[in-house]
Amino acid sequence: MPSIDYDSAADVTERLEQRLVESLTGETSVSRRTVLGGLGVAGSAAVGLGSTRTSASSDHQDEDEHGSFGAVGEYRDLDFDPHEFLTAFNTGDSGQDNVPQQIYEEDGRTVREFEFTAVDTTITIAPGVEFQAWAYNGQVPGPTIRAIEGDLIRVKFTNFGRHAHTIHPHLKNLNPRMDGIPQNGPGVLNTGESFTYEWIAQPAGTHFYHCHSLPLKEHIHRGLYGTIIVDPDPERVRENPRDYINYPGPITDDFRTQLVEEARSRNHEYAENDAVNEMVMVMNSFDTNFDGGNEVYAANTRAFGYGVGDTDGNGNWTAGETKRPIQIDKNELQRVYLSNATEFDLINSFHTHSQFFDYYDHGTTLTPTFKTVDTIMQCQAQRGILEIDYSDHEPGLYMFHAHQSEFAELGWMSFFEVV
Ligand SMILES: [Cu+2]
Repeated sequence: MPSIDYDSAADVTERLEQRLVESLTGETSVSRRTVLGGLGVAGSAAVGLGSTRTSASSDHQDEDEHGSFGAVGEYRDLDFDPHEFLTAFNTGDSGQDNVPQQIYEEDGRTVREFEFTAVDTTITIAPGVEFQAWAYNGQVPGPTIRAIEGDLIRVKFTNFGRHAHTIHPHLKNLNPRMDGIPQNGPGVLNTGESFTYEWIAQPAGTHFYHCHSLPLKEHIHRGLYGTIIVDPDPERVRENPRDYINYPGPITDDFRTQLVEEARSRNHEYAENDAVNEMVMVMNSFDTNFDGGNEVYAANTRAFGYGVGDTDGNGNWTAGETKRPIQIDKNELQRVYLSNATEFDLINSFHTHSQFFDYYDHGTTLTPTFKTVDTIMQCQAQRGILEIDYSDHEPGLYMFHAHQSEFAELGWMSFFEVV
C-alpha cells in the first residue's frame, strides 16, 4: 500500500509542477523537458524566454533592468537547499556557512553577532525557473537568526546590491536609530555602505525581519526577509510567568512548572529542546512577470520543494532529488516556526491533512492561542509557532499546504513523511 500512496503523491506533485512550469515558460503544448532541450540550458534566460511575457503594469520602472526570468535548467542553483534551510538556525556559534557569526559576552550580556549583506542574485523557484532576487546573504528567505531573550543581536550589514536597503526587525526595539527605516538612524544604505544594527532579543517569540526601503512591496517581494527566533529564558519565565500567558487566573505551582518546561523545550541551549524537531518555514511568493500578482507560491522559496519526487516507497529518496517530503520521526514533537512574507495577497495559510495542532500566535505566549486547529492564517509579517504531534498516526505521507487552493496548486503544497 505505501508504494501506491507514494506513486500517486509523486504523480500529483509532478503534474502540478509541470503545469506550473509550463505556464511560466509560456509553452503549454510541449513538455517542459522538450522546451529545455530545445533551448539548451544556461543561455535561455539571456536569449529572452522571459520576454515572451507581457507586463500588465507599468509601475515597476526598473523592470527592464531586473525583470528577466526564464527556464534555464533543473534547479541549477543548488547552493540553497530548502531541506537544509528548514533546520539551519544561526545562533552565533552554529549556523550556515555563508553567515559569518560569533558569540561573546559584553557588559554582562550575551552578544550574538552576524555579518549580513544584501546582494542582487538569481534564485531558482521551480525546476528551470529563475527569479532575479534581492537577497540577504544571497539566499531567500534570508538566514534565520536565533537568540535568547535578553541577548544582544548585533548585525553588521553591508549593502552590495544596486538598490538602497535596510534591515527592519519586528522586535521590541528601544532605540529608533536601530529601526531600519529610511527616516531614522542611518536611513537607507546605498551600494557599498555599512551599518551595525543592535537589537535586544525581545520579546520571546518568532519574529520577522525585512528591508524597509521604498517601494516597500518590491523590496520585500524581491526576497529581503527572514526570521528571528527569540527563545524564552526559563528562569525569567519562572519569575514572571504572567508575561507569557493570556490568563488572569491563579498561577499554581504546577502551572508555573508547566510554563517553565515549555520554555526549556523552546530554548535551544536546554536538553529538552533536543527532543523536539524544529523547522523554519517562511511562506513566500513570486511575481515572475511583474504585473502585481503572484505566479508562484511556496514555503521556503521552491515550489513543491517538499512535494513527493523519486522514491522507493520506503523513505529512501533518490540522491540529489530536490523535491521530497519532510521526513519526520513520529515520536518527536514537531515545532514549526512559521511566518508569512507573501506580497500582493492579503493572507496566506497553513493547513494540515488528517491532523490538528496547537498554535501560538507570534510565539509570544507559552500556552496556545489556538488549540486543536487544522488551519491557521497569517497576514503579511504575521508569524507563529505550530506544535504538531504525529505519535498516534500510522507511518506514511500526510499533506500540508496553503488552504488558498490556488496557492497550493501554484507551489505551496507539501508533505510530511511520517516514519
Ligand atoms: Cu531593499
